[in-house]
Amino acid sequence: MMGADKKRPLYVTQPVLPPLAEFMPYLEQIWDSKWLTNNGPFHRQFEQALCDYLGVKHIALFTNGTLALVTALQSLRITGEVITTPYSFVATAHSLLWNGIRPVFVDVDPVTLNLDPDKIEAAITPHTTAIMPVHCYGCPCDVVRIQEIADNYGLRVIYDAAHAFGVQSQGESVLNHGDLSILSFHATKVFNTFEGGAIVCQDAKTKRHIDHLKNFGFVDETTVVASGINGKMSEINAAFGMLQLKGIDAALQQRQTIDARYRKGLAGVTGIRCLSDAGEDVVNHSYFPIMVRPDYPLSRDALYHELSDHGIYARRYFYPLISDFPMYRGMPSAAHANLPVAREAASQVICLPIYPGLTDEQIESVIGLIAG
Ligand code: T4K
Repeated sequence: MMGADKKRPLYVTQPVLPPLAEFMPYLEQIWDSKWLTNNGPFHRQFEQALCDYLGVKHIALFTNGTLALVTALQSLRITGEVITTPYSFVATAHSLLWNGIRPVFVDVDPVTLNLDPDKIEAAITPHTTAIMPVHCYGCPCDVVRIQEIADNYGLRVIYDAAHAFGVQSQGESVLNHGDLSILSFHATKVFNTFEGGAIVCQDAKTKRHIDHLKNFGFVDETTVVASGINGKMSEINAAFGMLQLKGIDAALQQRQTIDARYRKGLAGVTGIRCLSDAGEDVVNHSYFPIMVRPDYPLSRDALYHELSDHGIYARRYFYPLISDFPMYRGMPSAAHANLPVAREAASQVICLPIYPGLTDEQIESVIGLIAG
């Protein structure tokens, strides 16, 4: 059995970094202009370039995805209860708590691991104001059904699209659904600006309001219209984003190739299930989750440790469930019986290394270890 080289650990992801020399002209421009932040030239260029690349109308850049989530909720003045998924990164629900909103956890669909539309209506109460689904691993939610429910009950929809950079469903960007979508450009993401994030919105008025909110509520030098925050992306991050856009198509292509290799290599392994592939959708292969089923010879955790022992640092995204963390577990919707599908997924999932630059040999070593 071949393992990865212990001296070169394989992480679940590695950031894509262009050659340093290519970034120098961008830095020189910033040094020359002495404009470092607060809606500078790179910030403006990057917002427009992202709109063009992603096929969306309006984007407001942020320092990170979490502040984008917190501000998105503020911008729509969401209060009371929000229906969301327990099967996500903890920032999803934390953004609600930071706004004094109560998350109401609803179980996920067994195929996509996204919020199950069949279970949303039963969780709606007179206090419900919005739904916050996550396009988990970049797999699109059932946006049509979710919008129907939202329309029937007069609810807002805010997508946590942290994983969904470049994802398309039914021929258009999945970010065009719902009232707002939030992106993350964290170092570990498909598209990174070291740290970074954005809110995608559908009209110029909303974008203006969000821009005020991320700049302390300032409209002009002397007018403050809201108790805003400092969520502005700096010129360095925006410039890096401009450079990163040049390589994104190649990076997505490499991820697709790695995804296909894993699927082929793991296809016959008893007890290992790969999540369904994209079908008609354009996805970004941001993660490669496998489910370690009871008929696999090792438990999920035993396989996870076996991989680590060979220098393969896979991750159990998303274990524990958000609803199991101390600040959530006392909530009625966090009850185990309410979330059987999410609970099973959290107990079985391992996300394998996937990032541009992963070699065929490294991929084969991961497959070899799992296949035994
Ligand atoms: N909503 C969802 C659904 C999200 O998944 C996230 C973030 C958010 C909202 C919030 O967006 P941000 O506020 O972060 O923009 C990571 C990321 O920190 C987090 O951004 C991400 N989701 C989450 C799924 O994963 P950790 O604690 O697992 O990351 P960490 O530091 O253990 O890194 C994972 C691996 O990546 C490391 O083992 C090695 C590699 N790595 C990491 C970093 C930071 C590198 O090679 N280079 C690096 O610079 O949370």
